[in-house]
Amino acid sequence: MGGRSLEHLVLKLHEVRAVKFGTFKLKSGITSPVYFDLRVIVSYPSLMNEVSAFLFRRAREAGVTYQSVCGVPYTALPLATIICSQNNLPMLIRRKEAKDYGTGQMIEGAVHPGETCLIVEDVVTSGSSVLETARVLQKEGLKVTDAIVLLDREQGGRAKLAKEGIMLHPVITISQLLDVLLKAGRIDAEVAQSVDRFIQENTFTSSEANSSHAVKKSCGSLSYEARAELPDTHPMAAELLKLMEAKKSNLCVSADVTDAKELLDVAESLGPLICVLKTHVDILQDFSLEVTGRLSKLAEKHRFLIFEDRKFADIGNTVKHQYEGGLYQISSWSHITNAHAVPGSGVVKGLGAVGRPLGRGCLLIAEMSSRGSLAKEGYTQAVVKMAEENCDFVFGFICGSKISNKPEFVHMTPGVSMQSEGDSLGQQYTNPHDVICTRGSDVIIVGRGILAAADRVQAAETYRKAAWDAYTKRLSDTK
Ligand code: S5P
Repeated sequence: MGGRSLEHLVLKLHEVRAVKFGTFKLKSGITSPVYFDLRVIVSYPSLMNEVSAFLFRRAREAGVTYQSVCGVPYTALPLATIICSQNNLPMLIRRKEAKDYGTGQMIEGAVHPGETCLIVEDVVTSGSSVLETARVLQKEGLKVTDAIVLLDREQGGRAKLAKEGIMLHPVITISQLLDVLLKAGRIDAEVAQSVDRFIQENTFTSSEANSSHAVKKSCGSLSYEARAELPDTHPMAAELLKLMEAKKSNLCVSADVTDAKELLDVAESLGPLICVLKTHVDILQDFSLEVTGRLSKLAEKHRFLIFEDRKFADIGNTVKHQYEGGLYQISSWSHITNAHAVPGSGVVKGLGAVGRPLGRGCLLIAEMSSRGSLAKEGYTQAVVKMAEENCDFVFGFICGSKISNKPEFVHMTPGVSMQSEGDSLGQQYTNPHDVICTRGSDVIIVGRGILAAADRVQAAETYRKAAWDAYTKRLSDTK
């Protein structure tokens, strides 16, 4: 087996349908002419051995020195196992989720801080999953200098990893794969060209590749206005995106004040500069529906949307009552509300039963700005899925960075300050440029950064301009 050629490997991968050509709708909503599913190779033991041998050889050819090997979960796990078993190397296993009991450790195996661990991966696109595994290993004191991968899709992953000090060594690149399949008559020139074009059009640009939150070119280049016009954009998202463009504002002010008069003052004075006014009406000492009535008038006058940051998190039947009734009657005056996904989709269904007939919209909390937040990784992905499945009411996310490539979804990011890095209760801040340009979110949410300023109007203008400039830069960078 040892002497088998790369051509043989590529043809075999095609035979077992680890690589397929056709029309595939990706999770991101983008249509791709090629699809890789390397998971199937676990059913073909000789192919597993062949792939593992190629990977190991690649590391040797590159002269990499390492003391242990770690596969990126899940497909590369068995590959790492074979490599380690056949070459007598210690292996480490990265857990996808920390154990919810005991030590919460993320790595299984004997970790020796200071040693170098080689990462193994099946396919690299943007490089994010390799980087994620590298971060976990580095956190344990291990060094990560190199990663071996069966297939490099040549979409910017190599540059992104290089920037982070990790050399990527692919066994095959997508160009080589297309060449071999073309020569063998497995695909025709037209298919090869369409894959080529797709790869080029969906490459992570170098400035995006610098960031750990890479933004896909195809979506970052759409203006708010253009996204408002897409056929599947929720009416609430469309209204928001249009008014953002019209007012040149992607600033949401978080009016976290405890006095109704102050809330109305903030709405009156900052109204012209913002796209959304976010409230926590349950912190008002003098709440009344008269206050929200006046707030609604100001929202019309200055053309902003009201977002009651209620963070619903109960079963559908309960949130329905909480949204519609009680003291606050939120659904009667708040254009937007938000919910945690923890209870499952019933929370959205319950809220939607009240909000949809009123033309309201909901944001799902996919990530949080606070230190130690549990809303990450698999949870965040599940929230995106829940949003996609309930897009008749959910039109976006509260998140730290762009988490869905669907341009119909609006991403709103709290934890923004130009003065501070955080507070003593776990809040963590970043700046408007980072949020909009690097992380690809759409709207910054700013509370104390503006409310604590001596001149709130001037501070709001500074944030508005910084976030809007970051958006126009993002547009021009991705053109
Ligand atoms: O993850 C989150 C989600 C939200 S909605 N982190 C947050 O800080 N928020 C809200 O944004 C929070 O409830 C507060 O109203 C605002 C941030 O306020 P600041 O004063 O720290 O900017």
